[in-house]
Amino acid sequence: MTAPQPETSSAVRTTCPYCGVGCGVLATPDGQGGAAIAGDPVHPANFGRLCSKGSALGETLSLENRLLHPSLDGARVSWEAALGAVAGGLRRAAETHGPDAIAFYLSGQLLTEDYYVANKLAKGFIGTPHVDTNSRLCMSSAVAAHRRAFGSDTVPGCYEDLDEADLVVLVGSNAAWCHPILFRRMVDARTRRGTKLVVIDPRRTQTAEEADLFLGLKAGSDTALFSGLLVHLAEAGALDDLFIAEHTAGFEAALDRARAIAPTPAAAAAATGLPEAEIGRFYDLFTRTRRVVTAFSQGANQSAQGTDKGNAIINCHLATGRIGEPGLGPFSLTGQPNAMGGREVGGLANMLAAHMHFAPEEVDRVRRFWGAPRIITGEGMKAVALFEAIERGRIRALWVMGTNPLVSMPRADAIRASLAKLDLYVVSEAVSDSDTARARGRRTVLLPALAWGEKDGTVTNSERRISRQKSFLKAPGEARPDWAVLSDVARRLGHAESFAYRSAAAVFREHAALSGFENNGTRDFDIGALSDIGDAAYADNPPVQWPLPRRGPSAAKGRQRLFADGRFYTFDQRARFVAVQPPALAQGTSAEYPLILNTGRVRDHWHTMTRTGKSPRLSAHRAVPFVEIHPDDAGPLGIADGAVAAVETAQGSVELEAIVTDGVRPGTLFMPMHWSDMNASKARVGAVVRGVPDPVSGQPELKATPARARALAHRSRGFLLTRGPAAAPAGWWWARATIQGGSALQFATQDGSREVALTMRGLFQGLELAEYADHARGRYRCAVYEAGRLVACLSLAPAEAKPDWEAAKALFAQDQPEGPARLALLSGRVAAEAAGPTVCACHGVGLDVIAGVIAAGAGSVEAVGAACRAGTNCGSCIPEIRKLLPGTLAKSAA
Ligand SMILES: Nc1nc2c(c(=O)[nH]1)N[C@H]1C(S)=C(S)[C@@H](COP(=O)(O)OP(=O)(O)OC[C@H]3O[C@@H](n4cnc5c(=O)[nH]c(N)nc54)[C@H](O)[C@@H]3O)O[C@H]1N2
Ligand SMILES: Nc1nc2c(c(=O)[nH]1)N[C@H]1C(S)=C(S)[C@@H](COP(=O)(O)OP(=O)(O)OC[C@H]3O[C@@H](n4cnc5c(=O)[nH]c(N)nc54)[C@H](O)[C@@H]3O)O[C@H]1N2
Ligand code: SF4
Ligand SMILES: [Mo]
Repeated sequence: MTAPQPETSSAVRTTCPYCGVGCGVLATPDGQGGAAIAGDPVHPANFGRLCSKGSALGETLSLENRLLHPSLDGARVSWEAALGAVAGGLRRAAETHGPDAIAFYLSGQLLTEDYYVANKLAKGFIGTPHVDTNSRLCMSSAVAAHRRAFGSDTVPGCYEDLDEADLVVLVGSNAAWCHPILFRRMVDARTRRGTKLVVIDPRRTQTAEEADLFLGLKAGSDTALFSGLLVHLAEAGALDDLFIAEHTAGFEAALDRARAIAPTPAAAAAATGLPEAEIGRFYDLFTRTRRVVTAFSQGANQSAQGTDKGNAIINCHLATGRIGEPGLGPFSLTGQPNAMGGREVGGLANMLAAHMHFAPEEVDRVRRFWGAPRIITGEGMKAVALFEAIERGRIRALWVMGTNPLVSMPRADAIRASLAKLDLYVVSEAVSDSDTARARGRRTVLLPALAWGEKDGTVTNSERRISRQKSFLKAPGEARPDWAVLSDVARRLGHAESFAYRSAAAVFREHAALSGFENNGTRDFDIGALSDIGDAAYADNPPVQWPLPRRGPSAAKGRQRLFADGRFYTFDQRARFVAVQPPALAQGTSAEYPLILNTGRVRDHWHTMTRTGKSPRLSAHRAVPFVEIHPDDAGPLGIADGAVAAVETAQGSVELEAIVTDGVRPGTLFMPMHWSDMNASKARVGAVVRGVPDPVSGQPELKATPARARALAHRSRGFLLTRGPAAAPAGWWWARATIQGGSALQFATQDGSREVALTMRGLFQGLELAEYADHARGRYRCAVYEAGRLVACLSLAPAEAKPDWEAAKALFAQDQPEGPARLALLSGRVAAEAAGPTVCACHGVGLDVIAGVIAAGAGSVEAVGAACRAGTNCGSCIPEIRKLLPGTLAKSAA
C-alpha cells in the first residue's frame, strides 16, 4: 500500500496576485504555512519568469498582521454575530433611507467569483446602484475609451503582439517596474527583431532609460501629441482609407478637431513642451511602421482627460487600420490581477453585469437570469461621488472589500473624517492594520477574508486570459472566502435561493452562463462554453482567453485577437473616431501651489504595502517615502537631496525624503503611492491628491495635483533597527521597513545626540547597551544586547550627515554578531565589504558591489550577472544595472 503523498511534495499551479500581467506561479507548500515559489514554465503570460514581487511571494505569507477573526466595534465576535450585524445594519439602512443609502466599494484584487456575488447582491437584490471599485481609479478611462471607440470594453490584442511588434509605444507606463515581465518580452523583441521602443512620460523612468526614444512631455499633454500624430498621418498619406470607409465612422470630425489642437508638428511641440525634432522622429517612426502596439497605462488613465487620451491613441490606430492583426493595436495595460474580471462581472457603477449596461432590454435580461425583481435600472455613483455622498450623509452604510481607500482615494483625509457619519461601516480585509481597517464608523464590522494562497477562484489578465488562483495553504483563523460571506449575508436578507452557492466553481458556472445568456455574438464578453464546467475541470482549468462562446468560430477554444474582421460592437458594427478636447494643462496651479504633483509606483512595492511591506527583500529597494524634485525647484526652496521636505496641497500635506533629480521636469514633483499610516509618520498619498474626475469616465486625476514644497529642518537623522516593529517617539519623522531579522525605522528629529541617548536608555531599560557618543559632533551609536543577542541598534548623526544603514542592516541579520561585527556597529565603519543600496532584490546585491564588478571590467548585464549574480533571477533590476554600465550612461545623458 502506498502512503498518500504529503501536501508538500507537489507544486500547485496558481497565478500571481499582483499585477495585471497575470503570471503563472508554481507554489510548493512547505507544510508549515510557507511555500517555495517559482514561475510556471507553461503559463503563456510569463513562460516561467517572475519579477521581484512575484519571486518574493513566499516572504509575504506569514500570519502576523492578518485579520483572523470577525470583530464588531473593535471587539472580537463570532461570525454569527458579525453577519447578523451586517445584515441587520443593511436592512435598517434600506428601510430608513432606501436601498440606495447603501454602497459597496470593491476591488480589482477580488477574485471574479467574489466580485460576481457582490455585484449580484447589491445591484440585483439589495437594489442599490452604488457599487463601484478601485478600478475606477485605475482602468475606467480605458474602459470608457474602448466603449466610445468599439461599442464594447474590449482589449483587442494579446501579449504575443508585443513579441511581434516592430514599434512599441508606451504612454504613461513605467512597465519596467509595473509590468516587468511584459517589459522583458518587449526588450526581448528588440533583441530578436529590432523592435523600437518609444516611451512617453513626463518623468524619465527606468522604462524611459531603456527606450530608443523618450518623449518627456508636459504632464497632461498627450492628447495634443496624438492629435498631432493623426494630422501627420493624414498629411503623409498614411491613412488606411478603405478601413476608414468600411469599418469606421466619425473620421472627419475627429481629424478637424485634431487639426484645431495640433495642426503641425510645431504646434504639437509647443503644446507638449517637446523639441520639434523629437516629435518628428516619433511621428515618422509611427508612420513608417505598420506593426505598432501603443500600450497605455496610468499616465493616460489617471487623468482629468484620461478618456480622451485613450481615444486620441485609438484614433491613430483606427486611421491606419492597425487593429486586430498580429503585432499591432492599442493595448490598455491593466493594473490589478483581476481588473478585467471586475469589468466582466460589471463591478463598476456604470455597468450592470457581464459587459451589459442599462439599456432596458439588458436590464430585463439580467433580471430574468438572476430572478431579481428589485434589480436596479440605472447607473450608480462613481467612486469620487460615492465618497462625497458619505460626507453629505446620503450614503449610510458602506461595505469596503479588498481595497484601502483611506490611502488610495484622493482627498483621503476628508474621507476618513466622513466615515464617522456612517451607521454601518463594513470592511472585508485580509489584514488587521490597514488604514481602512483601523478606521471607524458609528458601527464597524471587520470581516476576515482569505488571502492569496488560501482563496480559490479565477482572475483575468490584461490579454483577457482567465487563470486560476488556487489555495495551497490552510485557511487561517476564522478567515473565509468573500463570496461565501456575501452569500451568507444574502441569505439573512431573505435571498437564500439565489445565493445557494456551495463552491467557487458554482459561482463561476453561473457567471459564465450569464455571459452567454441570449448573447448570439452581440456582446464581446462570452464565456458560455464554460457554463457547465465540472468541479474537477474547474480545479484544473488551464489559462484560456475569452471570448469562449459555446458556438461559433472561437467556440470553446478562446480567441487571441478581436476585430480582425473589422466588425465592432456598435449598432452599425463600425468603430467610432472620437473628437477629443484640447488638453488643459497645469489646471489649478497658482502662486500658492505652483508645482504639479505626480504620483505612482516603485519597483518592489505593491500599493499600500500590506503584503510587499512584509518582505525584507522587497523593502530594500526603496525604504523611505520620497519626493522627486528638479534641481531648478529644489535649489531656490533650499531643499537638499536626502533631506526631509513637506509637500503641501489644498487637500493636505505629507513629509517625504527629497530626491533631487533631473528625472522629473522642472515644476513637477513625483511621490510614490505606497506609504500609509501603518509604516510612515506622514506620507499617505491620498491625503494630498485632489482627484478631479474625468468628465466621461469619472476616473480621478491622480497625476497632477497643484502643490508646493518646503524644506523641513531637522537636527538629526538616524535609524533604529529592532527585532519587532518599534514605535517612534512623538514628533519624529519616520518610516518603517521590514529588514532581515527585524524591522527598521529611519527617522529625523529635532532631538540631539544627548536626548536620543536618553530615549534609548529609557526604551531598553534593563538590557545591555553598548554605546558610542560624540555629543560635540551630534553623533551617537548604540547596540542593545539581551543575553548576548543583538536586539536593537541605532545610529544618529546631524541631519546633513545622515548615517548609512546598509552595513548595520547586514550585521543585524546575524543574531549574535561576533567581536569585529559588534565593534563595527559602534564605530559606524563597515567591517564587511560594503554593499551599498540594494539593486538586485532577489540576490540582495547592492549598488557598490555592482559598481565594483563593472569597474573591474564587467561590461554587460550578462557579465555583471556572472560576476555577482545581480540580475540573474527575475531580471527586474536589469534596467538599473544597464544604467550603471558606461555605454548607457552616455546614452541617457544624450
Ligand atoms: N511595482 C508595482 N507594480 C505594479 C503596481 C504596484 O503597486 N507596484 N500596481 C499595479 C497597478 S494596480 C497598476 S494600475 C499599474 C500601473 O502601472 P503604471 O501606469 O506603469 O504606473 P504608474 O507609476 O502609476 O504611472 C505610470 C507613469 O505615468 C506617468 N505620467 C504621469 N502623468 C502623465 C501624463 O500626463 N502623460 C503621460 N504620458 N504619462 C504620465 C508617471 O510619471 C508614471 O511614470 O501597475 C501595476 N503594477
Ligand atoms: N495618488 C495615487 N493614488 C492611487 C494610484 C496612484 O497611482 N496614485 N493608483 C490607483 C490604482 S491604479 C489602484 S489599483 C489603487 C490601489 O489601491 P488599493 O486597492 O487601496 O491598495 P491595496 O494595498 O492593493 O489594497 C488592497 C487591500 O485588499 C486586501 N486584500 C487582499 N486580498 C484580499 C481578498 O481576497 N479579500 C479581501 N476582502 N481583501 C483582500 C489587502 O490586504 C489590501 O489591504 O490605488 C489607486 N490610488
Ligand atoms: S509581472 Fe511580476 S507582479 Fe506582475 S504578475 Fe508577473 S510576477 Fe506578478
Ligand atoms: Mo491599478
